[in-house]
Amino acid sequence: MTQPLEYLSQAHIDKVMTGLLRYLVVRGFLSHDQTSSLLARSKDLLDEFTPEDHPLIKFTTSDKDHVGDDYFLNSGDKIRYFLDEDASRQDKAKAVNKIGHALHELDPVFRKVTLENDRLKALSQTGGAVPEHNDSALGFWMALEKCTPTNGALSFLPGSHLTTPITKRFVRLPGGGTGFEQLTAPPPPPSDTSEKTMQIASESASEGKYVLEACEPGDLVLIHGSVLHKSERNTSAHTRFAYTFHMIDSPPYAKHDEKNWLQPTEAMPFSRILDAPIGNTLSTPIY
Ligand SMILES: O=C(O)CCC(=O)C(=O)O
Repeated sequence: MTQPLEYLSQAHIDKVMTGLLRYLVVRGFLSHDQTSSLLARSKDLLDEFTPEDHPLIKFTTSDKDHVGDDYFLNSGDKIRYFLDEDASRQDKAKAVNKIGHALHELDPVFRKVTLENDRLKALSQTGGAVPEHNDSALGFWMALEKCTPTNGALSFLPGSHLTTPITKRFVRLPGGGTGFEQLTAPPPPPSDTSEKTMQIASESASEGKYVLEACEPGDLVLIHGSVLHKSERNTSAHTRFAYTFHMIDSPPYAKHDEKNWLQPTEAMPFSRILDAPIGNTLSTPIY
C-alpha cells in the first residue's frame, strides 16, 4: 500500500487476499451527500427517460437483435437506457435495468464521484490490494440504497476465482453484433497456489453456496475479475439503485483489444484514474 487509507486497513486487505472470498467491501466509502446526490441524479435520469422513444419499443417490427446491438454497441460515449427483460412500460423504475455507459464522463454528478474523487484515486493506488486481471476488469460497485436478500443484494461464490477460469469473452463479431468467443487456453492458477488451497477452493466452489453481501447506502464492493457473483431478481417493493464501473490497464502499458465491445472514441477516450500503473499489479493475473 502506498499510503494509508483511513477506511481500509492493511489487515483487512490481507484477509481478503489470503481468503477464499475475493472481493472487498469498504463500508461507508461514499459520504451521505455523495450517495444522495447519485441516487437523486439516477432518479432524475429515469424521469427524463421517454419509453416511447426507446428504439426497442419504437421499432417493434424491425430486427430487434440488430437494433438492440447497435443501441448497446454505440452507447460507450452516451447515456442510454437498457430495459429489463419483462419491462413494464408503466413503471420506469421497474422497466429500466441499467443506465450507461458514459455516465462517469457526461453526467457532472457521476463524474465528480468517479473521475474527480480523491478517495477513489487513493484507493486505486493501493498496490496489490485488488488488482485487475488481463482478460477481465476490476469492478467497483457502490450501493446507493440498502441492499437486502429480497431486493437484489450481490452474492459471491467463495473459491470460484481459483476454480472457474474465464473460458469465454464477450466480443464484437466481425459481421456485426455481439457474441461469445471461446478462449483456447484460460490462464492456469499461479504456480505458487498450494494444493491445499486449491482443494479447499474447489470444495467450497463445488458446494455452490453463494455468500450474500447485504449493503448499506454508500458501501463500496471491489470485485475481483474472476470471482463468480450474481444478484437475484428484486422481488421486494423496494428499489435497489447501485452505481458500478470497471477499471482496466491502459495504453501504453496494455493494449485495448479491438474485439472488446466497449471502444474508446476520438471524442471520448478512456479516462485515467492513475497516470502510471502500480509496478507489479500491471496486467498480472492474480488469483
Ligand atoms: O448490480 C448488479 O446486480 C450486478 C452488478 C455486477 O455484476 C457488476 O457490476 O459486475
